[in-house]
Amino acid sequence: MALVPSGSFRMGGQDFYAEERPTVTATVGDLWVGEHPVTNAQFRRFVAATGHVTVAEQPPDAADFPDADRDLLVPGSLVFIPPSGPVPLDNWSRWWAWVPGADWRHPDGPGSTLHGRDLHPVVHIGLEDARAYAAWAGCRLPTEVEWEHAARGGLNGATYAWGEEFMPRGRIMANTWHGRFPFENLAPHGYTRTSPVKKFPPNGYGLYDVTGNVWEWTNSPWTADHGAAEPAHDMRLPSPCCGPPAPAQVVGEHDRYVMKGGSHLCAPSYCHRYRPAARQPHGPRDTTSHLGFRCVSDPV
Ligand SMILES: [Cu+2]
Repeated sequence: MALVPSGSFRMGGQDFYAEERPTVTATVGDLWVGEHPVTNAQFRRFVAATGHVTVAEQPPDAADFPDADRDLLVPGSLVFIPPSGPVPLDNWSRWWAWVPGADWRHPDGPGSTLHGRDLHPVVHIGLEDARAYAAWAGCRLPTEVEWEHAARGGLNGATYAWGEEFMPRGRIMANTWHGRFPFENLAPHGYTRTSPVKKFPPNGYGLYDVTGNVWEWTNSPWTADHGAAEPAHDMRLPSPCCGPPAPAQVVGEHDRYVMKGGSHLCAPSYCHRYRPAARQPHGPRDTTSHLGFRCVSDPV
């Protein structure tokens, strides 16, 4: 873990998506923050020690899907499956498929394994899985404010975690999508999906992969904005990112949580969310192939 020093910073941004506004001043105390997202190797040790069964490995509860065919209520998760050519970008189901048997051990579906992926971030993780890992590891999940402060690396108000330029002097700073989304995955960095942690430069606090690679859970329930005086759009959902949208049906404030950081699927042509200010709502049990988490812990 790296010690992120306390301080005030400008949270949010004015230049991109509505849900990042308004910009507010936030203050965070000293915090130890995981150097990188939790990896498959780390998660494997947790499961070996506890026998934890993840959300994606459990059959969906029939009570939650009263109209569903019982035979379809099998364990599974959402996997990114690129179309072979350009598709209209108005329907995420053109590049996301619910795959029976997809889970953290089988990130691309039942035929896939973790072979060669020990150091990749663990994916197909529900919020309760991340919390269970944290409880076992003696850490906790960050709040949204803590996560954003840490991700900014001390560059107050900067667009990216490393400054203002997406590729300073041509250097690739994070695992994001290059090419036309979702069919042209040029991968100039060599990674068409997740990448091993610490392959791109750390931010000013020594944290790796805060941008791209995988989205990361926070422990903060979703809010539509950063507290405008007059909430203009309480339950409005942001324009969907590269990922599947949060459930439209909102019953309570804990039905969606904030995820941060963007993923390897964030593309300038479609989803400009590879920035510390970016945020998305996500259902606690909606597991996907581009969402993981990192741990934080309070100084004693
Ligand atoms: Cu995105």
